[in-house]
Amino acid sequence: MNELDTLLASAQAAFAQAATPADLENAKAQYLGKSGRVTELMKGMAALSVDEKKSRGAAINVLKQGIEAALTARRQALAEAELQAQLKAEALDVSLPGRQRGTGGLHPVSLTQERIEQIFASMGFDVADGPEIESDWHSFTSLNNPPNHPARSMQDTFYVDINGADGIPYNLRPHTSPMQVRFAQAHVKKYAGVSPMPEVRVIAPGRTYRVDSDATHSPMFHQCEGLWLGENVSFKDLKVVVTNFCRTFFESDDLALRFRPSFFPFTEPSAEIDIQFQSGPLSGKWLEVGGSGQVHPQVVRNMGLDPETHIGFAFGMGMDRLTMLRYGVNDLRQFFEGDMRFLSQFR
Ligand code: 2U9
Repeated sequence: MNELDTLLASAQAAFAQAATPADLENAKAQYLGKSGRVTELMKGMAALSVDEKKSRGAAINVLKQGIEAALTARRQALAEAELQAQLKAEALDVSLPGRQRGTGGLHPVSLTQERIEQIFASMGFDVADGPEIESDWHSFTSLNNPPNHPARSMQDTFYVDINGADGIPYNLRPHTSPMQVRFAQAHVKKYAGVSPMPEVRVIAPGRTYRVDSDATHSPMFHQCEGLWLGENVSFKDLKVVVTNFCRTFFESDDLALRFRPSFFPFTEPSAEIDIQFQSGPLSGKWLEVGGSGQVHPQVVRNMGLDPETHIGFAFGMGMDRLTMLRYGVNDLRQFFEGDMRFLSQFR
């Protein structure tokens, strides 16, 4: 192989080793630059005769074209490699499903409230709403709580300082009973003169507040109370309504119930409500879910009715408690921490 062929092979090898366009430009300069090998060969022609210059010049030209062809090929190869690397790095698989925004869902206690409302609506109950900041009269006096009853104490209930109010203390309602008093008062006014007055049949779900906080008590919790008042609504009716509700809510036809004698200022006779599952992890245990009783005559009066002509029952249940039992949640505080790992299980 002569000198020129060796030089071409050397240039091709140098270009092949150039890993980047910058390396390739450096290699090009070694051969085609001002002080490159080809330029040196051209300078070397000065001493030749006219004929020798002709043939030598043509041979060097062929060498130069060969080197330039190798340079162009390597430039294209590097550009192609760069393009392929870019395409690979930015590859987007358009067949992948879109990023889901995720679906929201109701809070488990909201699911319970909706379920309770549906079940009682099927038994002809209205749903009442009302203020969470209540007067002392609606929260306690109207419900036959004596003035010094412990439920009125600051250790039991939150008081609100409303300036300029009518001198009556206001508090965060400790139960939803005030809503039923308001509903019944409005009902009596609405049907004044109508005889017989349509029955009061209402539930009052909502937030309630007590000074209490541990794994099964929270300062703000959720209650649902119910009231059925008419000319002859008995304790039997109470047991039927509450039993039907509990069996439907827990989807258990053989759920056992017992009404355990108790005392509340606003009902007489009064009874705690206990349920007992016949299967599952809680089977055999009596679980308290609420309280109930025939509405106390004084409370009937406070609603504007005559206890000689109107009688009925009331009950109260903790909706957080019902939710915990239904879903097997054993720490009430999980309902209020906003942990999506917990809440997304109820979607
Ligand atoms: C009126 C008259 C009577 C509502 C009642 C209970 C018994 C009761 C608790 C259960 C668990 C509250 O959430 S809880 O802590 N409630 O035990 N509540 S009778 O009696 C009324 C309500 C309104 C006009």
